[in-house]
Amino acid sequence: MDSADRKQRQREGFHADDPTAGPLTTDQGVGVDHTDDSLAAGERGPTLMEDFHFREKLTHFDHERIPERVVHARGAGAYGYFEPYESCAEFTRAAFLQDPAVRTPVFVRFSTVQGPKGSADTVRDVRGFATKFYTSEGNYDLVGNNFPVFFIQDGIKFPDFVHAVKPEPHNDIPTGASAHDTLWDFVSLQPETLHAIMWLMSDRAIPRSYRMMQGFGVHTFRFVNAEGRGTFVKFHWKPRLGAHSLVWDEAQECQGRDPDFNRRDLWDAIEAGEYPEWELGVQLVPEEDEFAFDFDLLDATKLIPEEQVPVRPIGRMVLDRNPENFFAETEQVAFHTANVVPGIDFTNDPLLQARNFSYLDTQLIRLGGPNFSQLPVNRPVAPVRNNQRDGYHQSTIHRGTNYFPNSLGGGCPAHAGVDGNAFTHYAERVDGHKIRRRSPSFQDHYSQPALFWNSMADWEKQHIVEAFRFELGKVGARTVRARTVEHLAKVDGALATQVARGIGVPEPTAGETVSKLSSPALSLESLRGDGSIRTRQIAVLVTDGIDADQVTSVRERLAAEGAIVEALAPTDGEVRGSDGELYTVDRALPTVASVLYDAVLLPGGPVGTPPTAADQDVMRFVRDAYRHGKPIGALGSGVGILSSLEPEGLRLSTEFHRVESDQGVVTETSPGPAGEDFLNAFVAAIASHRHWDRLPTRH
Ligand code: HDE
Repeated sequence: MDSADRKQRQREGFHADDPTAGPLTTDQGVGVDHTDDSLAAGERGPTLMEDFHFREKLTHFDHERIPERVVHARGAGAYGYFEPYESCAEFTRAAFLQDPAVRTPVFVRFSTVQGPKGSADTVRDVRGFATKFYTSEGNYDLVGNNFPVFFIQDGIKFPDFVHAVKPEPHNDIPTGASAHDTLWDFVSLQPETLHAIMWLMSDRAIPRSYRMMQGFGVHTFRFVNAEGRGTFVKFHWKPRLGAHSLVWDEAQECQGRDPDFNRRDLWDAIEAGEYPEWELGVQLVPEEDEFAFDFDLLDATKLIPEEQVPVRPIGRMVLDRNPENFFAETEQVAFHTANVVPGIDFTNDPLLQARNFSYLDTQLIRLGGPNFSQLPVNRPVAPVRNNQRDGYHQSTIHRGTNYFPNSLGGGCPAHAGVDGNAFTHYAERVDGHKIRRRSPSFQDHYSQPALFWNSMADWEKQHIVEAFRFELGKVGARTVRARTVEHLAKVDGALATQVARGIGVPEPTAGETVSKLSSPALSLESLRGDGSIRTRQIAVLVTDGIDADQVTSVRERLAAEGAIVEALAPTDGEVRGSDGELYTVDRALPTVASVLYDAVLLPGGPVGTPPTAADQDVMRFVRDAYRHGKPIGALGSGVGILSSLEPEGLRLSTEFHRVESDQGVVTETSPGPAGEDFLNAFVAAIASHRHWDRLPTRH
């Protein structure tokens, strides 16, 4: 039996009976003959107190909600497995990192941070990337984000930071957005936020898909091997499909068109058998190199450039099963940074230390008591034996003694020895005065934001400037705008000047360049993944009279490459192709939009039909795809539609019967099925994801 199925088998023990297996009952198992009318004194009379079925049904309903997470309220989760590539015994004794033949079951929850549970997916925000490994030695939680750095250095600032980024207290506005006064006020007064803010203003904050983003453990953790030797470690998740993002304008429209864009994408991919996959990598730093960096390894606002310490791939994770009940699993899953297993330990990072307190504390209120680890999704597959008893929602009937030491219970459960997989804390020597003071080694707040900026491609820099202009442009207090720009001037003069020009504050005087260093690994350009177009969503715009050969030739090729192709027509149902056959429509154009697709194909069809409302939908679709840098393919008379994009900057070739591919717009004017050259060029354009050279520069 596959070891990754251990969790699945355990879950099966908790399934509720199949509702078709018997008639309706109360919670007490009493049969209910009628659930549509309450018991009343006469047909038009008052409801009677003795209607226990009515009262039980309403009472249960009244208590269906639990508090949402104070941060990361909105999320999506999935089960899967992790397997190491080889033994990591040299660095860690963690059982799940020893044997490539052992698959460890996992549950992962992705999330946004700022918005409430019902907010939209494609907001500008950090994404949570929390993984629970159900290892043979107990649960290990790697509670990470899709940024490698955090906004603050010490957890005591977390309530301040979260209050500042959450909706403003007087009117609870804005939802799922950081573009408001209180966040930027905090940022402008707390420059340690700048590095994470640079990430937040970058395209990393609007991922195309949860399946296409990196994950990071953020803190420096500690591996400990069987001899007790420690090694500092930073964790990285790298998506096999590469890291890809949306365009801000598109992300905003998507919030309305499909607020569940990222959740749906994850769910649909898993249902389709396109299992998302990440590689786990580690940056390892020997303990003796603790002070070898020009920043402090304990400072969570800093990353270790990959060029300095390479990321070593140690395993892969595949998500292959959707949860069966959102509330029971994704909502009730409880992560905790202090859920560690032998071989993985903490460092003195003050942010991590605070988290080690906070997660257990928050679960107590959110999940209503101390027994949440008995919930199916949280339950370890490793055996649990201890003297913890009672409390709300206790669902175990414990037998025997409940204290230690005991003789009446045969001394059980006895202490686990190290051989019996006991966790022993790393015996780090600590010595110091009790003080409230930030270490001087945490003081440099500008070098790494500069490193990040220097590492960006031109289009990424342009997006960062536009994001700052958008966010600060929404800030009412001009002093806050100006103060933020002053900090940006210490990161990079050109960045600060370009931002200042867009938000009506004085351009700062050029400061000194704080760092010329760059790390190419930080650019999305370096994260193209396997270069495939698997699971990309391609829209084919069809109507009656469409050139069926063209549609079929492109569909077949894209499907063979693993893309998902949908035929969109003015109305749902079927269209009649030029060959007289009927073709199924996947969706009606008015129900979708370009922002829900990665690329669009315009096949040839009837020439000279008058513009109709449906054509307006087509034009809008194509214009949006163009504005958002998406690949566009056009064949035969479909090329004609593109001429309307010339005012937007499209250069169309006037030569006929040739395949043209320029800035992701691929055309072939010859009639008949799409040729090999066209298909290759279109696939390559889709694989490039977006064509940024097409987007206008505004500054
Ligand atoms: Fe969290 N964080 N956090 N956080 N965090 C929570 O725990 C907290 C931080 C992260 O999908 C809460 O169960 C403090 C960094 C994720 O269920 C809470 C500090 C990173 C999730 C909490 C941080 C994270 C949370 C709210 C500063 C990336 C969602 C609900 C010291 C490395 C997990 C909950 C899920 C959730 C506290 C900072 C990631 C309140 C005090 C840094 C992915 O306990």
